[in-house]
Amino acid sequence: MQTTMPEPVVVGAAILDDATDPTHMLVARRKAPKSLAGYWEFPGGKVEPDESLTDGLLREIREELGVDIQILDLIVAPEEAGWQLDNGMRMHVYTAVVTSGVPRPVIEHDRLEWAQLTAAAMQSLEWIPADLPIVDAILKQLGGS
Ligand code: 9L3
Ligand code: MG
Repeated sequence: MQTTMPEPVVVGAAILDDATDPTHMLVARRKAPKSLAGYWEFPGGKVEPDESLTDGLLREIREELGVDIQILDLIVAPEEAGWQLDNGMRMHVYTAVVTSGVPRPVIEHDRLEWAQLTAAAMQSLEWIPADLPIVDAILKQLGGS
């Protein structure tokens, strides 16, 4: 008998301004829950039990930013199970581009910014600590500086 629920898997989107030659990435500042309010993150959230990772991400981004995205590539994590979050959950992050609509903070954020894809611009934001190594991986994977 199963006595504990499996941890939900979290998915996040590194939304780029251009699929082939990106210079900016959409970053989102959380307003909830209180413990995460004011911190920047990759938008996204928990995958439902009956969803694929990518379907979950499409849904989360529609809910949180009001846009449709095309998912491009997985940001490769040190472990196949994904990036470790502080709460014990694991997160998979994909690059993506907007295919329809203009992103706006619908439910979980109070600010969105198109931040320059440079280490200096990224590090000037106060990220959720668990998201920071992912920012570095994105800069590396995209060949940013
Ligand atoms: N989380 C961390 N970094 C992120 C995202 C999207 C989520 N980039 C953490 C915060 C929550 C949990 O994962 O503890 C579930 O996320 P959400 O459903 O509250 O967005
Ligand atoms: Mg979320």
